Amino acid sequence: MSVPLLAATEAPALLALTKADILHDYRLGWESRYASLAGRREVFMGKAKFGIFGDGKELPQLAMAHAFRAGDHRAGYYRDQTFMVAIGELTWEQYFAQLYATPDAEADPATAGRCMNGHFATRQLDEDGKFKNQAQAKNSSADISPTAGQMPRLVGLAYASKLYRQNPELHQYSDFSVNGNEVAFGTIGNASTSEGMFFEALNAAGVLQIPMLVSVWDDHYGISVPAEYQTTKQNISALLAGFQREGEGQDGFEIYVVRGWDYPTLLDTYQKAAAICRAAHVPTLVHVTEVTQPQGHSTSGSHERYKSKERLSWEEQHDCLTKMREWLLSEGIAGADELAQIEKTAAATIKQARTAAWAAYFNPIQEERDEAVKVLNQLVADNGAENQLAELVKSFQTNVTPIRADIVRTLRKALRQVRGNRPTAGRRAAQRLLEECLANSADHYNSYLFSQSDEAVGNIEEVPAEYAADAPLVDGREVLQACFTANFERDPRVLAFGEDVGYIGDVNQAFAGLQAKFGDLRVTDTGIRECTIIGQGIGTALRGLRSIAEIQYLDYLLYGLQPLSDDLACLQYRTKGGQKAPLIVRTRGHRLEGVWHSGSPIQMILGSIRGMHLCVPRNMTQAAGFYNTLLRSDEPALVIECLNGYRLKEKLPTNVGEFTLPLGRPEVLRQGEDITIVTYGSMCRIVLDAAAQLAEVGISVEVIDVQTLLPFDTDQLIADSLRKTGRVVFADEDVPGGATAYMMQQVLDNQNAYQLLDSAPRCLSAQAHRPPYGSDGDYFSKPNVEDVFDVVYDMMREVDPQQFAAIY
Ligand SMILES: Cc1ncc(C[n+]2csc(CCOP(=O)(O)OP(=O)(O)O)c2C)c(N)n1
Ligand SMILES: [Mg+2]
Repeated sequence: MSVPLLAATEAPALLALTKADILHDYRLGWESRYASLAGRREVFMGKAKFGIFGDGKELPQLAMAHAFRAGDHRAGYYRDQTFMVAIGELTWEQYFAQLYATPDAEADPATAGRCMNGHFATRQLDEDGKFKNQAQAKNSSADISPTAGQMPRLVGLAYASKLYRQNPELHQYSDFSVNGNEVAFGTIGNASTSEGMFFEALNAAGVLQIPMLVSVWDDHYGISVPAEYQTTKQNISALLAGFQREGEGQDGFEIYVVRGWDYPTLLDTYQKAAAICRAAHVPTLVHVTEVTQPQGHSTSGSHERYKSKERLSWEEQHDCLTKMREWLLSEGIAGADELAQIEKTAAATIKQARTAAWAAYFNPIQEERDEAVKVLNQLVADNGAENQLAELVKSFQTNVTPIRADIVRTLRKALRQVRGNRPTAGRRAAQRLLEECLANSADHYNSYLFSQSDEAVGNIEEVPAEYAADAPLVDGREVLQACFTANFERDPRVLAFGEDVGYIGDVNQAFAGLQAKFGDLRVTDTGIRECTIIGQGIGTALRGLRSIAEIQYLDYLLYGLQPLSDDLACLQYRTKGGQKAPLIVRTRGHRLEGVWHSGSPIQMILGSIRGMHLCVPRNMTQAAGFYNTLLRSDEPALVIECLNGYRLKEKLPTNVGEFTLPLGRPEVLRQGEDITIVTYGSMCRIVLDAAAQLAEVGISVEVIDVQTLLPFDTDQLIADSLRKTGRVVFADEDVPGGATAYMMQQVLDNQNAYQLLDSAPRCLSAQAHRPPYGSDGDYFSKPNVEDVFDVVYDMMREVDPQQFAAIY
């Protein structure tokens, strides 16, 4: 075993626990252990598909729970069942409901059966999708599976307390914070500290000086791979010793090391760590060593394969519950009989919870199955017993533990069998039941990708832009500057942060002067750390703030894409409407030059952020309209501004901070008769130039700016255009088969537009490689005016070779 380099600071016993409190912990510890043991058995019996449990990590979590107060937040991982039960935000029945994938938010409030077991979350929204009071609640943000993925969000959760404390304008939001007196508790496994985002998050927290308390559950392994392969010197706290602050009032961390089986020291350590963190906003690390994992990593295999006999026997001796029992006996707190009785009661509690959860999971399915059997037998009676249908129904009836898919599959196959037969009561009943099952499953499995509240983007009132007769022509960046200023004045919860956003007001000056006006807590520079900039946004948005997180250039979004994709985009979905984080991510792209400055990986984004909106405004006025909409809505979005548009002149609306632009509505930029070009962003200018040149040779082009790619043309306006022109080109700067293919799918498939076409649809995209640096690199890599001209001309020449003679 590694010897800790830093001893836990001598901590006074800040927590006076009674015997009953201590034995309550002991009972909870054993309940948790029995839940882990039972959970593994359920998987092996086939009642659940996969299991990962918190055995061996019970004691540190009980100690952490004693330090966790109303108003605090958690961002953790799959081992934290003991903690969640100890703070009263999980019952064992709910725990098993999740293991069985019960698709019901009553049964599994964390994920409504959508996540594997061990994904914890509290329901933070009411029935209408509005935030509930967080200051009086014990809050857990919704877990995700990617190791260390909780860390970026944790930074944001802790950062919110700093803002709520230090910005007096935010003191009115007492539902979210009481003077920033909250701690954001993070938990992470030892091996996951190898991830880059762990180090990035720690550094960010040290720079920001925020109340973030990170616990590392160190069981020496990450699945089968031991610490030798994971951590320099095999000791994360020793490694991070440089983060230790020099003394009170100095920047840095407080670092504690404590053994995972040492109950009294764990209690003291957490009391002390949380107190400093809460009072002085000092980020804190608690390295919990000598932790065990009695059942091995998960149900996917046994740890005997990779742990030595010596290690296994050491783990047995250092099992935290065994050690707690020894301590209780040696301290004379309880006798052996009393403890044995507690363990027995704990086992019974778990058995009961498991049985009740299984019944709650299976009874509704059983009812649906019985109903299906009834209807299917009626169908057999209607259609004769000697056929494939009867065989199908017979085999369905022998399945005594069906899942919902079995029911629906059988109904669909049965209806297939009787197609063309006379309509009977049985057939109608089967049809009705199928429809009912499909409607239920849509709610169970497909709902809440987006907000369903009255603040969803589709419900934001549309306010047109207004212009004075003598509206000034200003630089595009000034339109944004005016828009942001108005929104910062309107709503004190609005804030913006990112690289170079604060002092200089972003690299293109849309925030110029705003820091001086609104203070550096609202317009803020960050380090170069895209991943935790996004996390900072997610955590603050979860806590009621209206954050604009800036990624300096679109190409660098990749660094922040993981939290966007795995955390933010699926937040509403994976909690079935239990949590939301209406973060706006602002970036700039399109028409850039250079291998890492090309600004066009749109398909990468489309494929990974479903659950967010994607706005691709062609100019800064459109961008302002989107910001105005989004800052009034409760949904997350990514806005890509055109890098080449900040210095172009635009008319300044009189209501620049008020007008809103609906998402999902394309705009026809130029009317035409012969062909429709569908595009977005900086390509709009290029396509309009080409359209003007095509007009000179007698080709009339309709140009449509889709404006948002997610959602895409919700009213199917593009099909209207194709009804007129019968021809379409999809054009953008992405790779071939990128977002042009996406737009084509949306139009041909969703809008059923193939039958409106008289010519084959075409896609015009950039080259497959990234554009080289320089104007020639751009010209020969991204679609230019001549390319657009030639594609359109070629299509028209195919229609009428006489009128449109060959050019080349
Ligand atoms: C990004 C990512 N890579 C790999 C995995 C697969 N995986 C799940 S848990 C795990 C080991 C984590 O070990 P540790 O952090 O020490 O936590 P422990 O399970 O030991 O408590 C791995 C590799 C994952 N979930 N996410
Ligand atoms: Mg581990």
